[in-house]
Amino acid sequence: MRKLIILTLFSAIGYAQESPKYLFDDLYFADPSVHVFNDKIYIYPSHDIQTDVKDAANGAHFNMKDYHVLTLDNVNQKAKDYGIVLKLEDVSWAKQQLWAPDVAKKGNKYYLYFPAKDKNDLFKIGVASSNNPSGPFKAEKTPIIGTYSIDPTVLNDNGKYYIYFGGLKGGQLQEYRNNKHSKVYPELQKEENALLPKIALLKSNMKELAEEPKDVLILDENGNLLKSEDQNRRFFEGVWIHQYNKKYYLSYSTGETHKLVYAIGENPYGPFTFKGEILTPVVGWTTHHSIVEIGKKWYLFYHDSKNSGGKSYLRSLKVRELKYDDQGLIQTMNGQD
Ligand code: FUB
Repeated sequence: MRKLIILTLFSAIGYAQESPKYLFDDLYFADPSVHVFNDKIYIYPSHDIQTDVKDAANGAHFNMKDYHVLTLDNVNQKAKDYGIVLKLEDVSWAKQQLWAPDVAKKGNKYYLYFPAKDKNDLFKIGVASSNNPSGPFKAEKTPIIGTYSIDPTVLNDNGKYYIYFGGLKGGQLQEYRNNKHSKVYPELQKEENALLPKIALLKSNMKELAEEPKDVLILDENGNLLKSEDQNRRFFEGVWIHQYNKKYYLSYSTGETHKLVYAIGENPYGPFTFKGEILTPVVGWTTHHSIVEIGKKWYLFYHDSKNSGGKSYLRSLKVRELKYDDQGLIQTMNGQD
């Protein structure tokens, strides 16, 4: 009864949170990048599989070998699977681990950006293209020169396309300073500035960088860069960018503290000022999402590991409505729902 009264009250003032829904039951998918192309909802996820590799600090137990594309008629229904649209064996430069992808549309072409380890076990970002949003996608013979680490996402900002990427630990971002790789960079001290996601403008062919990747600055409320010890707020992986009321929202996972958080900026390069939590920790180690406007509502697409009994590498897709307050701040949601 008490719960009902509270729900009714929240509902009356516009803060009711609908329960999240699982989007697909037959296979494990994670890291959903969602887009509306030609009035249809497309989900570009990682495809999680059972593996013999034990939980490893370098993420080797996320041993994915292909990508599927899913579609949704609307967020209240289950997704449909178009099947495999790109396989590891069809990416000549890649050795293993097809991690979180994203897709961008330019003209009538669709570009799938994806991370994979190359033959030297270094994550790079590849691109594959298709004439159809549901694939199949054909991969380029080399990764995009100048890219590294994981979790690419692409923003179309009035016809200029920017790629963002980066992820710590298994994602190898800590092995880079000023875009140069080394296995022996010293571990960051607690009081040092945290490592940051990267941004680069794409060339008009969508397959090359038009500039060297730059840091995406994330600042605290006093205008200072977040520190490496600030694990509740600093960037870890899974960056996503969207626009709301002419502002740019940069959202990401905090990794060890398992939160989805966000920061707001005035342009694609930032700087972005930290604002708060979007989602508290889900069941499972990783948390990774996209935020999309569909119709007149906003939605958070994400994953958790409830359905696999908590196995971090076997995740299921979820969706729930996301709400802003009058100031454009995102209402925090409970990841355990
Ligand atoms: O799915 C593999 C990795 O787990 C992703 O690239 C990360 O963002 C995390 O979700």
